[in-house]
Amino acid sequence: MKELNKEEFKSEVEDYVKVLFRKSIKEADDQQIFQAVAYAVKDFIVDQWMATHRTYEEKDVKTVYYLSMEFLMGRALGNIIINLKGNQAIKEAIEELGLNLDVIEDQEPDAALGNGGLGRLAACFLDSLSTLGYAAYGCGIRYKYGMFKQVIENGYQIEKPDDWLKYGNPFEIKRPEYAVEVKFGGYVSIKKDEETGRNKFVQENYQSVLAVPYDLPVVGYNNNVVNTLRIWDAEAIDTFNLDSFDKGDYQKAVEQQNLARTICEVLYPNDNHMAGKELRLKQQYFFVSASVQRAVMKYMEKHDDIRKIHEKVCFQLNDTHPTVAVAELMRILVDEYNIEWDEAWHITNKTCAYTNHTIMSEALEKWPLELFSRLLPRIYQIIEEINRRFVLDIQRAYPDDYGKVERMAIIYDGQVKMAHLAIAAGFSVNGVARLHTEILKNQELKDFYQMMPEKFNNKTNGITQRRFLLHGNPLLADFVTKKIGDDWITDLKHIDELSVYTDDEMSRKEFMNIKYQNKVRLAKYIKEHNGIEVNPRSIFDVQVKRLHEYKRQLLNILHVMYLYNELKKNPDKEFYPRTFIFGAKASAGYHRAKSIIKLINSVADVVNNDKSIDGKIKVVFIENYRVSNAEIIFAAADVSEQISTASKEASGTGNMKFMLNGAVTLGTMDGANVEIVEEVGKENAFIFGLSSDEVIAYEHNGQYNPRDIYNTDGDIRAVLTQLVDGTYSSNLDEFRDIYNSLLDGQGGRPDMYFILKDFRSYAEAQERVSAAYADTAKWAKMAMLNTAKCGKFSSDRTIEEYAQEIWHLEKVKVEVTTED
Ligand code: NBG
Repeated sequence: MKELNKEEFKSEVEDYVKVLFRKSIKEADDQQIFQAVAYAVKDFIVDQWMATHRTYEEKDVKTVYYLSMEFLMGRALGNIIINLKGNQAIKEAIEELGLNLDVIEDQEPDAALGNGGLGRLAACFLDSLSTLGYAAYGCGIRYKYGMFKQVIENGYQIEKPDDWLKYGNPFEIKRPEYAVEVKFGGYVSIKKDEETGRNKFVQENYQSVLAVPYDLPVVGYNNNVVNTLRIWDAEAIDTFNLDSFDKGDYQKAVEQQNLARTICEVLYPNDNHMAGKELRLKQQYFFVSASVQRAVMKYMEKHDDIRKIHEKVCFQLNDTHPTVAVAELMRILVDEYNIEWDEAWHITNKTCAYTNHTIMSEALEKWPLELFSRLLPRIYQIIEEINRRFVLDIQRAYPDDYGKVERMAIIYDGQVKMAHLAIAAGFSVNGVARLHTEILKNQELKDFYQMMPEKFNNKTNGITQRRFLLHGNPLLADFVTKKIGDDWITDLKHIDELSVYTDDEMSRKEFMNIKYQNKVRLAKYIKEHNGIEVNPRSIFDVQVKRLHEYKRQLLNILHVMYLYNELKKNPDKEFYPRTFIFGAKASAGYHRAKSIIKLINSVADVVNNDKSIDGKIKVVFIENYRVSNAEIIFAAADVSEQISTASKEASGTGNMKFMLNGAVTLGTMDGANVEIVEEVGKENAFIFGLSSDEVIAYEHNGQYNPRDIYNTDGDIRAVLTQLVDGTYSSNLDEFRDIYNSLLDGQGGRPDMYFILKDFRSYAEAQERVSAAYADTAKWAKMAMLNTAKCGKFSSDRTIEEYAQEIWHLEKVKVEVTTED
């Protein structure tokens, strides 16, 4: 590993401030200093970046292309410094320049090119791929505006554009030499190929854009490996200057300019929900076509037989969003390389693999035929042919069961079903936690599992301990290293060695003192950002994640309302002070989610200002929850709220970040919670609620009626009534929709999220939390065991499984030579 030279680094920073801004360090503002430091860091890693790619080429290693609409990277600078093990040297250098690294890091906008878990998982995976030394590209879109900034005004969420590129991104490198053309619309005609004499399909009268890649470095931990996150931007193809300029072309040129302008404009802010917008499908094909075209070109630069591309290339489809990759690869093989259909299909099968991230029906992508065939006429033809053959396969396998075709066809009911295409075309289909994969196999994708069981496998999600402990929680990271050495940084299994210290009182005290320091840090953040005073001695009970009904922030806040009523009824009741902390963005068009945010803020207003409860309950809604403040929040949590309706949360990854930081899970047996409890022991978690089997059974038999609970449970009825009687809003209709959703549900189905059903069980689990926390030694041990037992949940473990079992990659060692 190359050493970082402090003096050199200092003079680089001074040079960059001068070259970029014509200023001295003293004159430059914080943002300019950040830029200069970032450039100096980039200078340092660029040799490793080049050496990495030189090594990949020399060794001719297989590469995984992780195709994803979302990469929720967060800030780069701090993470890169940590992975370079340059923390000490750079910190010192910066101090000697009279600057402060924390202030500098705070100038960087989050790269928020994603919504939630799915996008952050992609970012953790890239970190692990580099640290493990696997050849990989992340392929995505360079959205001009990332995830919106959330501002809370009068308790309501307001969305503000996230202009993250305003000052430029010092880490990116534009690579116009790798630009490719991507075509939309027009029609397909059949022409005779002069060379082969065969019929060829050509797309005509189309509009096209130029896809231009920007590369971002993904630095591995202390190993010289720098992989690439390649995000594509769209530029207009310069048709104004073509010779054939006439009136018609002028129109077309303007249209193409517009297409280029709009395609990468903004990230759709929907999490686990498909909006079905035409522009979204354009985005999908845009980045997929560009990525696949480039991967094929790159492969063919060094190889002569396209038929063997699967030996060197694997496309991993991050959910169904990039599934058109399958058809795009078929198009390239059949139309451009003249490969026969069957052979092209086999090559495609061996090159593509699909990860499913949800069973939520509203998230499943289905595109109307009309839209799809108009926008992507040749791709549509190819999918039609894939479907025709797939339906024949189904009929051959199940000659007497027409229901199979109805349930499994790729094109049916006027729609293209992207999940079906991904499963039919890929060699691997994986879920993201054991329970989720079982539900896929036995419920949602049962027919596919029966027909192709060999494709199905599980890859339980993970998170990178380097960002979420080493960077986010330096006090705890130092403590762990002091106790057990630093192997955990690249091999999290070692953290189990901490277990023996859970019986040592001194260690427990130290551990809890660190938690306290982190709570003070968060309390300060809350005071600065929310103006709310919170007591760092209270229990920090935290639910941070996207706002979605299935995640049940509503259950949490209804329980706060209930607790508040209890306290008002019995002011002298023994009660351990609690701070309920929420952070969540709601998709801009998701009205009920937005009213739940308003409800949380309204409850906060009432409860926080009621002197009679003596500050025993505080409610805080942290504005603009994102990767950078998440790091501070996880470090400070005592209780991790993972309370989704069982069966609905495919995995969750926040749950793992809390665990790593020594928070205890309060959750349902859903997603990866099941495996968390398995690792830490059920005595070290608080589990409640319906099981996934019970939820699924209710869904089938329709036997759940929330009104029975409303009619028989006075406390619940009181809380519900307060939603509409003015207790929390002078506008009695403000929360009417929430009230109705709890009692009557939607579309004739009672509350699909079983909130009232799980309420008592949740309240009872919360009582156990309070009792356990009051026993300081017991709690310290539980909390510490959570950190100690989270070894399984490193994304290094997850990526190792993908690499061995799906991608079949080999590990690479990179040396930086004088050549670089
Ligand atoms: C999300 C799931 C989470 C899971 C992440 C990462 C989508 C479609 N799915 O439970 O809801 O942790 O994916 O796998 O965003």
